[in-house]
Amino acid sequence: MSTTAAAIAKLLADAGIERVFGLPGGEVLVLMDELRRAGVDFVLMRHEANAGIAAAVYGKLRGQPGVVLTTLGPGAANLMLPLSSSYLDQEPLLAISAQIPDDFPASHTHQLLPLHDVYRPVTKYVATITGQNVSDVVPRALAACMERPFGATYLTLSAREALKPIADLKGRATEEPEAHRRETAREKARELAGLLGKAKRPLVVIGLGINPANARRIRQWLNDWALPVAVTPKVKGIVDETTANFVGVVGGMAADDVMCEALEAADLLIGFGLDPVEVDKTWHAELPIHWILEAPNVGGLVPQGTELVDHAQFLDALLAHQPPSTWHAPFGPFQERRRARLNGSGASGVMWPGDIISALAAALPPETIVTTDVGSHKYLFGQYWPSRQPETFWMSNGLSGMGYGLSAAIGAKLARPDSPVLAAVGDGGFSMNAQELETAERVGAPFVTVVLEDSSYSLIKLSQEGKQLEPYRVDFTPIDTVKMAEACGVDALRTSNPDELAAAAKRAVERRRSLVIGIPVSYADYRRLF
Ligand SMILES: Cc1ncc(C[n+]2csc(CCOP(=O)(O)OP(=O)(O)O)c2C)c(N)n1
Repeated sequence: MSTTAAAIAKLLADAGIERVFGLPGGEVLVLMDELRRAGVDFVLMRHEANAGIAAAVYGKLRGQPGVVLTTLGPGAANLMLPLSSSYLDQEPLLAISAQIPDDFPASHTHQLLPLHDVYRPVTKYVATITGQNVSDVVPRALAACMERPFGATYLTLSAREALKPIADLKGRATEEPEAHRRETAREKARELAGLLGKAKRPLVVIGLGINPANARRIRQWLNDWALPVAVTPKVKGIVDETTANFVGVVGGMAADDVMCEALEAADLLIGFGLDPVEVDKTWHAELPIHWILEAPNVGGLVPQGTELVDHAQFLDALLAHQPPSTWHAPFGPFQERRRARLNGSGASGVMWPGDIISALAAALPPETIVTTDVGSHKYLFGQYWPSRQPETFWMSNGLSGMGYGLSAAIGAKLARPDSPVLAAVGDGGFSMNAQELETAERVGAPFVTVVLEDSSYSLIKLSQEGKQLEPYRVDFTPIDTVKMAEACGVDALRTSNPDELAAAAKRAVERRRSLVIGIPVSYADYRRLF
């Protein structure tokens, strides 16, 4: 005879879940203990939102759902950010919270929130776990996270139900995914080859709907056919951004005006897994796009008239064709303008943003995983960090929620302990969750953090300027980055010298030590990049 909590722990362990992230309350202690007994580690964090973000990135990198566990009431309420982030950024996340038992007296309202109602709109599946349904709802919730578009599911469990004895777990029949039609892939490949044969300036735009497992195929196609390619930020690295046919990053990053002009100049836009959830303008609806999607986009959206196609079959079918034409760098002038914007020098006494990128890219190996927070620095890294390998760049772009960078770095490092990890954050975002540096040290997830210090919410300050508004409440008194890091037990330094930055980052990676580097920048320098 087992208990509901023990059954959940077993189901998670059997599904290959090795870590659950969270912050406990009294109502989840029994489940935590069962997880411990089942060999599932509990990664104790300092805010549920951070735990959810770390879990989602950890899960996506491991090809399984991340799992976050919180208490009821306030702990559960703190899940709105990671659940929304999972939904809009296609990251698989199962959240489990405690809840007041259904059979408590109606007058018992302490910490009682309508959690299912709150989270239903941003999740694919919500359910209350009971002793009767545990063997059904837990596998169902895990599976729904991994149905594309990836997203979140949400389960609640009362402390009373956790302890209920249950009979042995029943197996659940797994449903076979719907088979894709090979013929559709061949037809669509023929159609695209025909369109490309007539195009003078084709541009392939790869988005969040591409499975990184198809990176080798898509690289081969693009290279063999010498096709110009752009990507959205969240799939940076799916192609090597140092190759000649890479045009740039579309979706609201630095130099977005140049990128939008490039999109308009194309005579054939191919939206390969393109998901407009990353695009903050409306070109995705205004320009004609030839969509190649294998799953619906976020929100279940499929552009009108688009038939879904298996990407691997489609790419194999394309590779069986000869290149239908040759294109000689039709986006060369845009590529040059994009590059030129990064060169230059800025305000005195601070580091020019371009030098930060150059110094770090030269110092760190190509497998380095980069996470960013949200703000001007995200636009900088999103456009200019030269990603070379798949799944090495992580940002919140569908939701664009501050506080993502540090938590994502923890999840990434735990998932890929042998890859160096670099978190690039603003001083505003850093002060939202710098305390997780202590978590990183404690759980053995060392990474390098660069904090771009400009004592302002610079992206919002620039937006204020752009709207000709008075500067108002966007500057703050700096909190010393170095002292904050040191207070969390992490080494730190401040530098305005690119060589010193590169050397310090390289040394920390080689020694597998955490390091925080404060880099003074001027918010005004970003103006020239955007
Ligand atoms: C949780 C959350 N709150 C507010 C915002 C709006 N916002 C977007 S960027 C930004 C400024 C970020 O400042 P900082 O972290 O210092 O980065 P910087 O822009 O200076 O690079 C704000 C407030 C947001 N995206 N997410």
